[in-house]
Amino acid sequence: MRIDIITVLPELLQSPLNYSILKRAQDKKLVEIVVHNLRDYSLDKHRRVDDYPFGGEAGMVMQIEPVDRAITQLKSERNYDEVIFTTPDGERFDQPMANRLSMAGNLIILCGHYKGIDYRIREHFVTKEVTIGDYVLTGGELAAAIMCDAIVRLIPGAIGDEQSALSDSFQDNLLAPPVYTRPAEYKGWRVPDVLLSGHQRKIDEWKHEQSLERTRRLRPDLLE
Ligand code: 6GU
Repeated sequence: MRIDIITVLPELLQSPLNYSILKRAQDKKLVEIVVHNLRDYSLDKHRRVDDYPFGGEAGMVMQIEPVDRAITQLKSERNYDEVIFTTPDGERFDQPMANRLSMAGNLIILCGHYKGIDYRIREHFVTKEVTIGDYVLTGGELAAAIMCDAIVRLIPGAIGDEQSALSDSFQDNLLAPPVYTRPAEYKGWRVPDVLLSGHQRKIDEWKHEQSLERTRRLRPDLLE
């Protein structure tokens, strides 16, 4: 799998993509993540990639030409399953979407910026518009980093213990149960006895009950 990210702020994406599981997955060649500076595709002598909007509102709009050049170049090199555009008015990114995208081939993520992007880009190049939640970010870079993190850790082999991705919160629409480690007692606060019992069936039952109870209490919407 290869993920190409097109952005006006490539620096912002360097560190989030190069630590921990994302770093290891790239070192193991499970995924290749390539960040492109949109300005490299500008033909303007000042490397401009934005301009004033027709119709005279405030704010700048990302131009179609550099985006066309970047996407056309990438598509000439390999096939892509989706051209994703990060935007607050997109479809909500969630665990099922992360699962689907982790099984995709190659992805382009175009980070939105400025007031918006020439709508023709959305009509003619973008195949999927995605938001990470109902709040407004300065740009799509942090959203792209979050999506990459959620997608890449689901690629088989990215996480050492494969069970641990399967038991994540949300993976089966339930929140994860509490976990504990040594010491079994700290300042009089004890780890639940069942976890120390060695009785695996009882432990699994307890975990499932805890998941259900926490989901009912904290996220009843997941059970609907
Ligand atoms: Cl994908 N972009 C921006 N600019 N703001 C957001 C977002 C994306 N998702 C939530 N807020």
